[in-house]
Amino acid sequence: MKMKNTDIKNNWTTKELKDIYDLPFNDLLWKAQSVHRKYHNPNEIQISTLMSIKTGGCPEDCKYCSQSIRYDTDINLEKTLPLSDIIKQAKNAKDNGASRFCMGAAWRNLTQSNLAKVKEMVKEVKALGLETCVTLGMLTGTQADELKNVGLDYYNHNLDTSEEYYKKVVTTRTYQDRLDTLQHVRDAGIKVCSGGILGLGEENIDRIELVRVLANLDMHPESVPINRLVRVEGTPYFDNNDVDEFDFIRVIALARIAMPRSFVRLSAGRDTMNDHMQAMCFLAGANSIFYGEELLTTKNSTIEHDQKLLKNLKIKTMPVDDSEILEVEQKKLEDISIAVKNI
Ligand code: SAM
Ligand code: DTB
Ligand code: SF4
Repeated sequence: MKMKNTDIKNNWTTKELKDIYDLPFNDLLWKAQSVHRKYHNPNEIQISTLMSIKTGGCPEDCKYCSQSIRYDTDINLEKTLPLSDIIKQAKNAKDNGASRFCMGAAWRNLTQSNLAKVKEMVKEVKALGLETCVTLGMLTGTQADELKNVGLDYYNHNLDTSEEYYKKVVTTRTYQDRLDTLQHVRDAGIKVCSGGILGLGEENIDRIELVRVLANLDMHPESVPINRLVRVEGTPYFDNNDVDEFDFIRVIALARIAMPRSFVRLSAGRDTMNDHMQAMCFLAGANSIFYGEELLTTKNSTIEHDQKLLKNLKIKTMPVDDSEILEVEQKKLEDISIAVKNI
């Protein structure tokens, strides 16, 4: 008889998760590390590199974001970058050891002409043998299908916090809008990257609720970025208090336990965390980072610093899955055979 895997579930209650979150710190970390070792190599992390392909001027009012047009922040507005710039950066990311290249645009939603540009970007980056991820705001089902057809691997779209607290953070869209886009992405067969930010002034219960909603999706997101607010001057959250470090680590551990197979990414804000805190996040089950000097508009840890940290911890970086490269080769062959048929 086949045994049911009781670790992987999507009917978590708030109480179950709160009880785990409130465990003594050592018990929580032990539990998280035990789950982690069952599903992942504890000494290996996945690394992604991020690039902003269109910066600033976003009509949304996310109170944490440097790119909202509503706040007076000191960023350089940029139109959609040319394909050649993107290929150059993607090659560079690959040379530095990244296995995934994530392209972010400050859009509320995707227009058809932008979709055409992004499709070219995805094809070219994938052809370099990198996994592709994009984050472009809201998507329709048809747009998600089109992105899948050019081979997009991941779509990032964060829920950020609990549904209740979300209304205080963003007023120009709803939590349901976010969930709808995630559903379109899942239905199209693209892998889901969805997580949140800590430091928006939310309570611990909002963080637990965020994990509950993510873990109760029909399928767990393959990738779960946990960001610590980068306080950007000019945004309403510039003066927010820093998140307690132990609370942050607890959330990482909770995400690991609730979504055992997912990659939990220690995302924005790493450059304000010391090495000991980052090491504890890895112990709690984080197994992915953004690597490279910049995030979208803010600084990341330097490559030099990260290399030293990973060396000290004897953590290896994960190569691009060979199957991804095989997929690219197969797609090329399919394209050639279609072209031949059309002659
Ligand atoms: N416009 C798209 C969207 O909102 O989905 C994509 C880009 S947006 C910058 C992607 C995510 O980055 C946000 O959902 C948020 O979780 C995170 N983020 C944005 N600004 C941040 C900040 N100042 N500190 C930490 N995380 C941030
Ligand atoms: C995610 O969760 N974090 C990344 C990525 N997805 C797109 C973005 C972090 C942005 C940090 C602030 C900035 O650089 O503007
Ligand atoms: Fe726009 Fe995304 Fe920034 Fe919100 S988080 S203001 S949607 S770029």
